[in-house]
Amino acid sequence: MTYKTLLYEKADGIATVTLNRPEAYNALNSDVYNELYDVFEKIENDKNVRVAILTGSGEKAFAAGSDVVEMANMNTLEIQKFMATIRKASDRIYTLTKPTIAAIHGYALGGGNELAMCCDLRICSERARFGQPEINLGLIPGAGGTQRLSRLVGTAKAKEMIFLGDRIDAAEALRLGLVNKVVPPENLMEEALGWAKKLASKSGPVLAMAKAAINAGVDTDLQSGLDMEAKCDALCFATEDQKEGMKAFLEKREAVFKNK
Ligand code: CO8
Repeated sequence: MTYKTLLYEKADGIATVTLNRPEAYNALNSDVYNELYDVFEKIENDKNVRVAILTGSGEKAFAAGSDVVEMANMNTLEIQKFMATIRKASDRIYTLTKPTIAAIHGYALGGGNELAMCCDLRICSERARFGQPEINLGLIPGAGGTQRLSRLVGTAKAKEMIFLGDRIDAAEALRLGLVNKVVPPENLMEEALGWAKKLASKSGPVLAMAKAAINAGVDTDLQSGLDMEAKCDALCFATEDQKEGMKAFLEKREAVFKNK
């Protein structure tokens, strides 16, 4: 697929996907969501990719939301179809077996914040602004915000953000646990790449087990989550990387993982 709305780069095991509609603050229309599904499917199936970074072009916005211009005149059937397109892309990113990092410049609003929340880790610029302003448009978040935001920051803060529709700054996003790290704007991509390189040096199959156990645990009771953790940890012992990790420890040297 040739992308109209995304840029895709791959180097040293790190894929970088850039939302590329800077003139519309990277607003997320059907083309963007369809292309996101396609590119993350490609990333999932590319054994040379170990980690993915998702970012937005320009410094104004990661994404200022789903595309209001496209949505404004949709009828109920069309909005249902649009929401299915969003869901397909969001699920593809969330369930990727490789770690994902959202690198956030500027605004992450509405569908933009919801897209960032599909990633495992979020690093943002000091100038980033977050919010779920849908209430001001006469709707509620429909790209996972009512579910993912409350899981990340708790129901009280999620209700505050969704009911009031106000924006929060990067420091507040960090305090709430919505983002992992805040950095000066000029360091954003360098920091994201630094984390991506570190992740790429770990064992991919073992990272996939950690992600599967954590994601499953978010949606289940403690005992089922602990069962999942036990299964995932036992599976780590089927990898060559677990053998290498423990052997390297006993030999007092750094482990060299083969991603197997
Ligand atoms: N959709 C479409 N275009 C947008 C969007 C958007 N979400 N955000 C910004 N743009 C466009 C503007 O229309 C403008 O284009 P143009 O120059 O052609 O007029 C350009 O980007 C720049 O925007 P502004 O001139 O407004 O720039 P400012 O710096 O003055 O303001 C803001 C920046 C604060 C980001 C402002 O643009 C804004 O408030 N944007 C909308 C934010 C918003 O409400 N987002 C939520 C959208 S709804 C959503 O995401 C729901 C997801 C679930 C969908 C499921 C369906 C039920």
